[in-house]
Amino acid sequence: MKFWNEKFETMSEDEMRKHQLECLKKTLKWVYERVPFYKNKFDDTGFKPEDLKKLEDLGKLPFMVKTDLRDNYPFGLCAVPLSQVVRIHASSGTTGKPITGPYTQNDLDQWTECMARNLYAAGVRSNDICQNSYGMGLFTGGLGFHQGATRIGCAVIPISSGQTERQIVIMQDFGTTVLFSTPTYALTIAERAEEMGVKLRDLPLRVGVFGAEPWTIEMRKEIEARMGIKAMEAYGLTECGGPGTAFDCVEQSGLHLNEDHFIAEIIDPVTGDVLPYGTKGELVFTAIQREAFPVIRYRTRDITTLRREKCSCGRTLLKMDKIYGRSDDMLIIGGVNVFPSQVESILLDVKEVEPQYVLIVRKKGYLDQLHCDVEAKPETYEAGPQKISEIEKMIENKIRGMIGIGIKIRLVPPKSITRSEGKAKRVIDERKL
Ligand code: DLL
Repeated sequence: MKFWNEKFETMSEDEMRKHQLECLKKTLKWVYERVPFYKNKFDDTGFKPEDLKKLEDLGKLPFMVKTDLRDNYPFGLCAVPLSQVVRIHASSGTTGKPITGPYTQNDLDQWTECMARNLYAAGVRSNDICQNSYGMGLFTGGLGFHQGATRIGCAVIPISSGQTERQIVIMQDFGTTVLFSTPTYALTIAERAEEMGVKLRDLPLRVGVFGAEPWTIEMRKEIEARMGIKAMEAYGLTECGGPGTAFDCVEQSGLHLNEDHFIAEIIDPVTGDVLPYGTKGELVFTAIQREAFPVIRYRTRDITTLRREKCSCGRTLLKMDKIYGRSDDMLIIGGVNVFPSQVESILLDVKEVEPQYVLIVRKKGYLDQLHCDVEAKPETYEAGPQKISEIEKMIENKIRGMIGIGIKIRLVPPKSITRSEGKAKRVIDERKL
């Protein structure tokens, strides 16, 4: 068979719109009756779920943003009793508290369906041996890919990320044919394999499905050349259940959106105006087949363009360009989302330093590295190198413990960080994307 779900992947636009309207009506009623946050928001704009007559009426509803999720942490937006929740994932929020993603059993099935389409379109089949090198745990990458590949009937190796040499040994011994990982980790594996004298091109590995961070077409070509594989893509976010929201096909000319599950809009990130297809802007999603946590007009902060065009693969699903970047300051370091504000709130708790800092993102080999220059208080600086180094280590450990990323802290002399006269420039991204 050519598609995982031919009916929905090749549906006519008219039929799709009909399907979306039906699901949207149900979802709006569902959240209005179950979640006070939505009821209040809808009431504030004088909107009742039964006012939705056509898809365009969705534009009358206000947007949801990340802080709405933080303000309702952990389960304030959950539309079912916790007794019906069977899984909870999470990802970084803008400050200390993460974004929580609860799922019912139906939500897990919905997600698995989206992931199976993604992997099938990438060429993954039941006889494949899939090495899943996405982080297993709260991050949606690990279990999302695991479920999708299991649904197709592949043999899945849930190795998780890290221990690169072991990854390569397993790849050789088990005859891995498909790799799931972030694009940067794929390149790290390639680099390590070269150092070990292992020729990945001679192994059975033939496909990789990569995502969770922006990557360029050049990077894709580099991965394809070094691993001797076809590098395919997965896009998604915790707020929409995880990976599988959009995926590319053999044409590799943009990603197909699972629009029977998610209604996508593009808006001007400054004015909030809805923009026509073909225009670059911020992606907004409404989940129309989820139970526990269906977001309504959620601003992803991801910048892309939507296109209604025929794809030679035969899919009619709305297409979106590769993500160009973000409209906020979120950094993705080796697949982990980090906001400067998270680092800042930790620094504010350290009495030996000033809350004056600059984050610097660099690439070492193919790995992202986060450095942070922080101003020492005068008395800290005068206490000498031993004390300075202790404090640097202490902050590094705090950040590792609270955000889950490695960071290199350097205390710099008092008043040495340029004070801004407008928006503070807190991040210097030296990576070329
Ligand atoms: O990164 C889900 C995922 C896992 C997608 C594995 C693909 C593969 P979050 O941790 O919530 O979820 O981060 C979501 O990551 O809003 C984008 O900014 C970025 N992102 C995800 N996939 C891509 C991609 C997962 N293919 C945020 N290209 C999103 C560019 C991506 N950015």
